[in-house]
Amino acid sequence: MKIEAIVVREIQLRLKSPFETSFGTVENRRILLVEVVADGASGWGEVTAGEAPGYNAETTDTAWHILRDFIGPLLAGKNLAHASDFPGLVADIRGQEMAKSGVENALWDAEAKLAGLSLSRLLGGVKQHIDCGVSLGIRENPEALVAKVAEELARGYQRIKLKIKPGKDYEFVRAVRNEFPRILLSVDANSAYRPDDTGHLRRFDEFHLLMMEQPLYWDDICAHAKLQAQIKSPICLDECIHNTRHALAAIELNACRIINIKVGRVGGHSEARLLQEACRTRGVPVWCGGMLESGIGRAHNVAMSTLPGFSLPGDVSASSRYWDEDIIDPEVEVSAKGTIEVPTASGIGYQVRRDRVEALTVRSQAFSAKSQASLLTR
Ligand code: OSB
Ligand code: MG
Repeated sequence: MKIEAIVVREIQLRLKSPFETSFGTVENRRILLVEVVADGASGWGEVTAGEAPGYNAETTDTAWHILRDFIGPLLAGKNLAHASDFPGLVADIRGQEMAKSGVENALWDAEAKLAGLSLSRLLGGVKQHIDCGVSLGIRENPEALVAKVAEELARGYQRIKLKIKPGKDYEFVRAVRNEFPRILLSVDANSAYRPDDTGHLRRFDEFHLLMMEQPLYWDDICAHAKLQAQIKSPICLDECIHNTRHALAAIELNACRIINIKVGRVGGHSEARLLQEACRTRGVPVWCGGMLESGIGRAHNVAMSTLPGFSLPGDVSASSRYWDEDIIDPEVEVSAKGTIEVPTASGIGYQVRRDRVEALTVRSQAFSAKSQASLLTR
């Protein structure tokens, strides 16, 4: 694939309602989209960094800097046999997984389109449907949370994940568990607790949680190993795992029993694929997490979720849960059984609504093979 052009743009999209986690509340998303033109085909990717560095170290603006000053100029005009060659090209750029992932995934979409294959097929996916759960933001009180859970269960979602933080945790989970004794239920703390909270976290054993996601420090695998030895809830690591080596360390240390794979957090489809395979061969279940993506990131999550290691329902849910109007056609829809049908059209399998993307764009920058330099387009 000859990389003719790379266009990076920022779009702004308002969530239907604010999403609260232990690290903050977001309502207006600032999303970077990457379009790569290779051999005449357009591939699309999404940078899943947040607006603030509360989940991980990257932000919309750090990703813009990395893409504009390093990755854009590096990639323009290059010839890649496969999208999977991209990680090697950017290996000297430390970290910045979400910025890299936006570009790598656009290359995967382009490669799949050029080959006339669905992205799922190209990645080695084996499922026609994926199982869906939802992630519910922190609510005002337990009653409001129970009502929201009832609504999502009625829509068919197979697993409910509750965001928790100190002071908005035990009572909230207890209320949901009392109302729904048998559902698959998990919690996600986004690193809000400390080793001193072990006694408190052990109280959640009574709820028979499917998992407790990232209770401790965002960057500390060892602390989770110590906690896992003292609680029954299976720990799932999210923030701590940036690549396959981290996953292998966590598994070896018994720091978790489940891993959340986010394509952006691990740097793109190539690493996500390696990671799910490493977990599968070691009997560690994985599932696909989300980052409040627009339809483009969502479509990439759908494709990744079809790989054989993804044995638990993920956080990949319907476009309409987050957006009044998505940027893809059709939107991502969830059946009454809580599944998403994997598209069979080539590439990500959803049409990018260019007119809508254009209208939502607040800045963009293009890098072309011809000039090798960046061209300011707005
Ligand atoms: O930890 O999984 C997380 C959203 C933003 C940042 C971190 C997380 C989340 C979610 C939402 O849980 C998942 C989704 O996109 O539906
Ligand atoms: Mg999480």
